[in-house]
Amino acid sequence: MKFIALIGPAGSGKSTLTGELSDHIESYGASVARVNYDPAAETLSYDPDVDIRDYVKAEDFMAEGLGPNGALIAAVDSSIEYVYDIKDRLEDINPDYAIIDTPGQLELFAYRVGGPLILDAIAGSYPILTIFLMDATFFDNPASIVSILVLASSVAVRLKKPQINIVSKSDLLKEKTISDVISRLGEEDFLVDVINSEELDPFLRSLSLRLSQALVESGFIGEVIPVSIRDPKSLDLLYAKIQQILSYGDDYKFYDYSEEP
Ligand SMILES: Nc1nc2c(ncn2[C@@H]2O[C@H](COP(=O)(O)OP(=O)(O)OP(=O)(O)O)[C@@H](O)[C@H]2O)c(=O)[nH]1
Ligand SMILES: [Mg+2]
Repeated sequence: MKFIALIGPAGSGKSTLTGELSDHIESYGASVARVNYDPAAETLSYDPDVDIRDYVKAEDFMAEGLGPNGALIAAVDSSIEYVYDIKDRLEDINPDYAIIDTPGQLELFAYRVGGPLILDAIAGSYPILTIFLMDATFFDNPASIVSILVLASSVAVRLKKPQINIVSKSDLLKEKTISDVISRLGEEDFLVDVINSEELDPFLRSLSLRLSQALVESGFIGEVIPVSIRDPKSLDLLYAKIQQILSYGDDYKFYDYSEEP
């Protein structure tokens, strides 16, 4: 069994991709378990094989007087006691892949103690990677490009898993944005040129330049894959990258097609 956790801001397409990527992988013959780990999910576009809502629901905590975010935190935290049950259920199913759909409020899952603990406990010694979804709408101006990449890197540091960064809903992007921006993000000086093209006050320009320089120089932005559920080829590319990372054990960094062995 190999684990794939989908992480991303609210509405970035995690649940939709959980279903579509699972179907896509199964069309190539591998088996997939779909895991819903969003205790606040009201409806899902896929039929989960394992569902955290069978154990805890955010709405139960709201009924006790908590607000929506407090209820989600309480639900995720209290789900820790069921993590080994969930793992046992997955081991009984014994799929090739288990895809974990995480809660919309990424900041509540990734930055509190519970989220990383849960991923570590469920995956145990099985290989795991995260896919970080950056909504296509972030790629329409320099400031939001830098901020979503910084968020992606911050999640990688927090969760400490190999991470594939994707631009989700890429069908919403113009071809030109894919060829002239997304595919060039990892190029040295590309982000510098993008930032310099925008009017910014000197402090914010300097901060943006330093942040993007760190992201590029550290190798964090290798390749960012545009993915659309409407484009099976993009799902193929994503699946290829998943297999590459999960098959080569600990030797991977951020997979770059140009480094194909
Ligand atoms: N155009 C387009 N829309 C998409 C794509 N993937 C998802 N969506 C839409 O984006 C919206 C949000 O998708 P979800 O899968 O619910 O996103 P999520 O990240 O699970 O949302 P939360 O769990 O609420 O954070 C839905 O209306 C989806 O139909 C895509 O590839 N292209
Ligand atoms: Mg969702």
